[in-house]
Amino acid sequence: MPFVRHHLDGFVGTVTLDHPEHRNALSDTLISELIDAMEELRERKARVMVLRAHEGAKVWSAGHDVRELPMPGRDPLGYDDPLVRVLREIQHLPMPVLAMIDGSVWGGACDVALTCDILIGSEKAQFTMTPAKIGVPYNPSGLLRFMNILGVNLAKEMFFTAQSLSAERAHAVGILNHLVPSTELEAFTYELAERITRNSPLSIAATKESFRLLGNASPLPPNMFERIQGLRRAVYDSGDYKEGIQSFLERRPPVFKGE
Ligand code: YXS
Repeated sequence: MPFVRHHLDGFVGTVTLDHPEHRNALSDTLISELIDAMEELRERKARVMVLRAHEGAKVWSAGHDVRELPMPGRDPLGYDDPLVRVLREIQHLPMPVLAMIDGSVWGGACDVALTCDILIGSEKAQFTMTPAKIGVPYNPSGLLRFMNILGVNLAKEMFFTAQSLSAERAHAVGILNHLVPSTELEAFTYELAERITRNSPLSIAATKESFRLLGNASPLPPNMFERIQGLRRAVYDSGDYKEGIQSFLERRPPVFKGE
């Protein structure tokens, strides 16, 4: 049974996360299917994509599959890791990706949602950034994305507290482009999608890529990058990193010792 479904209706592609048993956790399998679905819709000349969860999902996605986080000693969010690859896929698609969110979004799935171009949520949308809860040292490109979209203070609050952000707050701070009643969410999203398809796909593709290049244009001297990587290595080599994963699997609160 696939974990991701997709279809094309005119120029509007839809990609549906459909692994309810694991709350659409971003496993290697789900991510591989997600990338394949997007690539197929791109080849079939979709002009816009809607990324959504299956009908009735209370959880849009539970984030990175914790069971697949590498054990200490290996960067959990390296350049070629599945989660980072799907973020790049979304950024490089030449058409807008609309995240339609009618449930809770956790950890790496928040990064997937924020990497989409336009976010439309209902009152059931909720965003929780969990690295500190799991003991994961998030990666620089992800931190930069949160800083650019939320501003550094709110990004710090999300990462330090691992507290959920409500749909209202997410809309107020600019995570959600639109906050729409759940009953109207689908119609609103697809009306916006159809509107995009009536505009020039070439102009939109060039503009999306320009936004990406301009948005990432923050020069980072090599020694600063190396310093950040050193800070992250100390975390993913730590016992706390192991404790974060273990506590999730044992369904108990983590006890972090700072070592
Ligand atoms: O044990 P079974 O097989 O029944 O499966 C359970 C859960 O193990 C599974 N599941 C997950 N499996 C792997 N990775 C996950 N992230 C994950 N989340 C859930 O789904 C089945 C049902 O889970 P259950 O009973 O808890 O469902 P629920 O409806 O009561 O609660 C839904 C959630 C999402 C509130 C709850 O499952 C939850 O809190 N999940 C963990 C959310 C989270 O902390 N995600 C962050 C993952 S780490 C990550 O994304 C990055 C590395 S970082 O942290 O750096 O951003």
